[in-house]
Amino acid sequence: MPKVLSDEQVRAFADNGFVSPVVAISLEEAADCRRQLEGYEAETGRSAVETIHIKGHLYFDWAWRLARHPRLIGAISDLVGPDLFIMASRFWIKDPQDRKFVSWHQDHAYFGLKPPTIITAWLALNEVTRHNGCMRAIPGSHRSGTHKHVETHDKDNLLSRGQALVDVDESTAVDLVLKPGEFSIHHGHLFHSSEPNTSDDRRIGFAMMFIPTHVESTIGRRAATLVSGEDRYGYWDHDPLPTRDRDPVIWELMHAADRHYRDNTHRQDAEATQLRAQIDKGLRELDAGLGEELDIESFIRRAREEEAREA
Ligand SMILES: O=C(O)CCC(=O)C(=O)O
Repeated sequence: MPKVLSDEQVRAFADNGFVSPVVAISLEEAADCRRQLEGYEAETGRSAVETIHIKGHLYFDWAWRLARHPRLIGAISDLVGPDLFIMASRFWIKDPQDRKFVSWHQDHAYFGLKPPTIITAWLALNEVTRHNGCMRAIPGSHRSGTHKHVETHDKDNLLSRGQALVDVDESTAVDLVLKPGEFSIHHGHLFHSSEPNTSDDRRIGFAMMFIPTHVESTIGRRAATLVSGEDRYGYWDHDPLPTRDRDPVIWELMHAADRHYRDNTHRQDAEATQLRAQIDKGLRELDAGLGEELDIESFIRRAREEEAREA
């Protein structure tokens, strides 16, 4: 796999938790992807955001090509090595003058992965600026692990549960502006968000989420698609590969994966860690309690022995 990122960009990713911008495809290719996406919406009368879930990279031919594009795979490999799954993807679309926003959050909070290595490549299908609600990020925020999120369920929040970090200091936030065909790469712990679209065009991004093959799922067995190198671990099932553009098998897969992801029994990682600590504490207390019970038994035995002596 050819090297895509410079040493400086690799260092910047380690320091800041993101790299941006990186070129993937030409302006014309990006415009063609947009045309095909909007062609799907026009032909079916369905919005891409509402109907293409999690495995959209397998549903459209052009998206499947993007998910394996040597510039994307090369850049992600430069950061985490060449054995890679694409686990999920998502269209992030804001319509003209759209109030929709994305609260400050960390991707990793709900992904259930161990170790928490998930890297997102967010590719712009049209020009993305502050004016139309580009992504914003807080450099270095990825270094403090997973934080607890509150679930606001705000209808204008594009996140499925309106999950939000609290008390975020935005003073150092930077805008990730992109030209069509460019992408940003961000770490799963990076604090990031985006504001409403105040322009007269849509803002269209396609985010692809990659994990190295050694990463395990902590919320049951799931499937992903190998896009580079080898899977030497077997921690993931392998998604079926598309046999054609808009494959109905992939349609079913996308909707089943979406139901699994929205299942409210999946806890946030920060919450799950707290819960595990409480369970461990409970088990320790129980052990101590059992210890006392043994003491009571020996107390009774001693009392009986004493009774027998006195009789
Ligand atoms: O597109 C946006 O505004 C937010 C994207 C995002 O949160 C992500 O890709 O993780």
